Amino acid sequence: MSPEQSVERTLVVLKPDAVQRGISGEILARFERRGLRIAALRLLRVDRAMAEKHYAVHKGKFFYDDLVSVISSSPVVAMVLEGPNAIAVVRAMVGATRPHEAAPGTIRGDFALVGLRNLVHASDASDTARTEIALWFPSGVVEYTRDVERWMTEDQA
Ligand code: FUP
Repeated sequence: MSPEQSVERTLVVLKPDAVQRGISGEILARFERRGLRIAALRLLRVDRAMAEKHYAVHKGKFFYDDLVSVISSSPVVAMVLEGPNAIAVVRAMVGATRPHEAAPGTIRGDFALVGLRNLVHASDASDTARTEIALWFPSGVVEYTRDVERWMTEDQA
């Protein structure tokens, strides 16, 4: 596998607005269709302590309390996605943080309109991905291969 294809894992959380609006499957389908592999998946209600840990980097910011209450307001779907450059690929698919600035074709640009109702959280770098995956999936992820992988990488002609 060439260096530009380094396989990464990233944490994605489909937030309460995605689950409540009934579009969590549609969003997950986009990631699958892109070629990313689901390495872990769970539906859960996030308690305050967990929300505070997840958003620890934002502690002290004016929107921190709202972030914590929103993500713990209703169940979320959390997953680990894996694939070449998964972190950047998922971020690009999710779109700009502020939905009104998100490009059409991105998840936020196609489904979201305002601030905290931006549907998806996705890890922004490899160190945060590692920390977030450990927080959301303490018992680890599922290792497996898919035959289709060889049709989506440049390893074999
Ligand atoms: P993103 O990674 O795109 O979800 O954005 P951040 O991790 O920077 O922000 C996390 C959440 O904080 C966003 F979902 C929305 C919220 N936020 C605000 O409400 N105002 C800001 O200025 C920045 C972020």
